[in-house]
Amino acid sequence: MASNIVTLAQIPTLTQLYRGRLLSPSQQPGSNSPSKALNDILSHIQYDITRLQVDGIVNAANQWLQGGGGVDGAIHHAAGSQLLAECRTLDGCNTGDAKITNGYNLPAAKVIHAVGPIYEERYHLTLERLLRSCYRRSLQLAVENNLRSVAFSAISTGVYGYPNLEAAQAVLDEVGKFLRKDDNASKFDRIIFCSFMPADVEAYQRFLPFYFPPMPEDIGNANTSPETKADNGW
Ligand code: AR6
Repeated sequence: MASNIVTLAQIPTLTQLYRGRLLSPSQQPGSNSPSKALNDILSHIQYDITRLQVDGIVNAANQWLQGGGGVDGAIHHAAGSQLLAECRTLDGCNTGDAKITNGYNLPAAKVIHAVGPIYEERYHLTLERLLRSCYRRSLQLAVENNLRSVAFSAISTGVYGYPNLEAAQAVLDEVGKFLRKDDNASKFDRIIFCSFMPADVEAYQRFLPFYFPPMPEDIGNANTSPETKADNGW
């Protein structure tokens, strides 16, 4: 396997990012109280999602599920032609919904293909519901298929034009709601927000601390965890 494949152990959690001073508390008071359980399973990295060795990666697909550009193209390219063959058996996918396939040549075992909305400002509320639905449906599929580690691409924020800051806020709120419900957090070892563009990195760095604030002890001492800084050069 190629050496630039990243395993779960190499991807820092929010707890580790806070301890290593790689993520700063939000200046805006948030409505959520800090949760160690959530900060221990959530991660944010900037990386090529096709190089992640996790149980499942979430593709930003289109309704035809026939491949395309952006992350969809990268995933199909890395997975090989068997992925397209399996996608062709799925009869497409509605916007806001998701379907699952094998990962073939990818380091990830499964691919969840979610179809995000094409952004138009005048339909913002409807489109936000559809974007939230992509993440909820993907998490439901992950639970149904026993995927304990899942990485999300930033659905709709590329070709489909969804504004990065708005997308990150809707996504983090929706994923937080899902994980706080029905003991869902215990069904995952890790949920990774995988950014690619600098605009998404900034959006997630800004809003992760608002939706998932640090535990007080994780920001209390500047020397808490020097090994986190050394290990993770994100
Ligand atoms: N790893 C992680 N993220 C990536 C990668 C990668 N290798 N490559 C791009 N991204 P987009 P959409 C990020 O355009 O907006 C396709 O043609 C990218 O920076 O891939 O949902 C489909 O077939 C951006 O933040 O998806 C559809 O027709 C994010 O992935 C259409 O584009 C999503 O950008 C879907 O558009």
